[in-house]
Amino acid sequence: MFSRTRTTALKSNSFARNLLRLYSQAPLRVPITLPNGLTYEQPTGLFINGEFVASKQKKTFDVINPSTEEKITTVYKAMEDDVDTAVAAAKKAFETKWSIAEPEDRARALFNLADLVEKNQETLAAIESMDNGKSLFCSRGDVALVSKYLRSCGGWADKLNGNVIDTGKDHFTYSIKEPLGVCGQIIPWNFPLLMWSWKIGPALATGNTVVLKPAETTPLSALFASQLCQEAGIPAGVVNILPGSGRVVGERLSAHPDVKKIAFTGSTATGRHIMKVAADTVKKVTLELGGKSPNIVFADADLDKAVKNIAFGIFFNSGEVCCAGSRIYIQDTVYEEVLKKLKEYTETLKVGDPFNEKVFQGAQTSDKQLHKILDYVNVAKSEGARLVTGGERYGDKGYFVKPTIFADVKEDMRIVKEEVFGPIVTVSKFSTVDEVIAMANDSQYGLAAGIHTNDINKAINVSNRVKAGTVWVNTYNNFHQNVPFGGFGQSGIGREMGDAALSNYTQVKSVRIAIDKPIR
Ligand code: TAP
Repeated sequence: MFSRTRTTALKSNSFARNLLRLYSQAPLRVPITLPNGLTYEQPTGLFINGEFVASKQKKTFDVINPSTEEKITTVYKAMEDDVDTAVAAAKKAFETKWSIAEPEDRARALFNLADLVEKNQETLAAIESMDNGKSLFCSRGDVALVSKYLRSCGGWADKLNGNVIDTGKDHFTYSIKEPLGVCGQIIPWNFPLLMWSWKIGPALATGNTVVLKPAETTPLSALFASQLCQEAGIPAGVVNILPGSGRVVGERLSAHPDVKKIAFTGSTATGRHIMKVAADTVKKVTLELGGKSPNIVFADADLDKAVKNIAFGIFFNSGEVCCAGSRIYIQDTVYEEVLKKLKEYTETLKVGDPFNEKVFQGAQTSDKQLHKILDYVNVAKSEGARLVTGGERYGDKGYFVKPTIFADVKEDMRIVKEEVFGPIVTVSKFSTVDEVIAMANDSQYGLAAGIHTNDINKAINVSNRVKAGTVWVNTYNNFHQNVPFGGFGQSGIGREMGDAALSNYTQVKSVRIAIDKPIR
């Protein structure tokens, strides 16, 4: 727009600097044609107090399509001063609108939001596939769960009853559940829209307001969906969305004195750090962190079904799943047979363009993640694990990795101990129930576990003994909006979904009224 000499001259005074800034300001909405031909308008500003606005310092960042490595658009980047503005808006909305709204009005707004997500499901799924790289098959599943979950939260909004507590005849005692206030919510890039719903759903149902930070890699679906909040009748300031970096926005939210709770999903290392930062202001903290989940196949299982489940357990969502069944344990008598079937089945899974309806596994979400995964392939090889299939990049454009199986691993190898967060699975052999339980539980994590058996006694016994927040029997990665999800050990604190999620967003107030004997 300006020549170089003209630009230099303009920089020489502050009026000109502001003018230059105005000219270089990115738009707040851009028309986007999705790879499947759908067109839509993408908001690119920060969503504060019901409006899309530029960040105060006018900083921006580019959003990349991981399947093509091309830029999709530019989004405004929030900084600390934007966090303060958003928190102030959320605090005002909490005090003047949402915490005092009739419960049935909160319910209706969440039902409306669920309906609007459904109405926009194809656009939302396509945005997610473009931004995250996951196959349309995966994105459509996410969006379906988003609307079901928001509707479920709407159902809770007017049923948050307290208790009447029997403390004898001289007192009338009851407890009620109150919202916390402004909740800071920090979400990762593997399920951007689903995590948006898991965070805002229970917070809004219970009367809180939120400032949510999507991952810098994948901000688009949360920005698009936030405009649906307004259409649904959720007042301005109740939901605020701040794209920006974890080290700036996430950090400020975690430390902010007016933020009463932090809900975080992401890596265990960042979760630990957030807990420390939040300690200074004694915030409630819930963490949904990493995992290295065991998936056990007993010889008595329906082996063909088990093979499909263990493959789905790891390769679903390109392996970028906190509860991925990334450690497979196969009973010795069927070890070679199941491994052979798993290899054959895995090699039928189509990898590539997420918009190709036949594709099961799309791209990894970022260049950083691609290289992390390929580094782990080298680690596994150098540790002596046997590569059964995959183990390399797929194509040379886009962040694709072939579904990868390493067999005959030893339990102390890094590839067995550390979360890779990609389509890589290890396979070990076991002979007895005690042995496999010891192997399954030998992990700092405890997010999920899978058991494949036709023996109900074995299924229940092993479920009882395995250390995990969720156990799937003859299925895997099988979520339901009413079923609590969360981790043991280093996999986190607190639960998402079901009634368990609501307690993360409420505090109990007890009221005790002394009853005097009436005189007459
Ligand atoms: P994280 O650092 O955990 O990122 C998750 C979220 O936390 C992002 O929104 C991130 O912001 C934010 N964040 C980063 N530093 C923060 C801080 N100091 N304070 C507050 N928020 C902060 O994960 P990552 O770096 O993207 O990925 C690293 C590894 O973590 C992956 O390879 C994978 O193994 C694991 N991971 C696990 C999960 C789950 S669900 N268990 C999810 C994602 C990643 P930015 O936008 O700046 O990144």
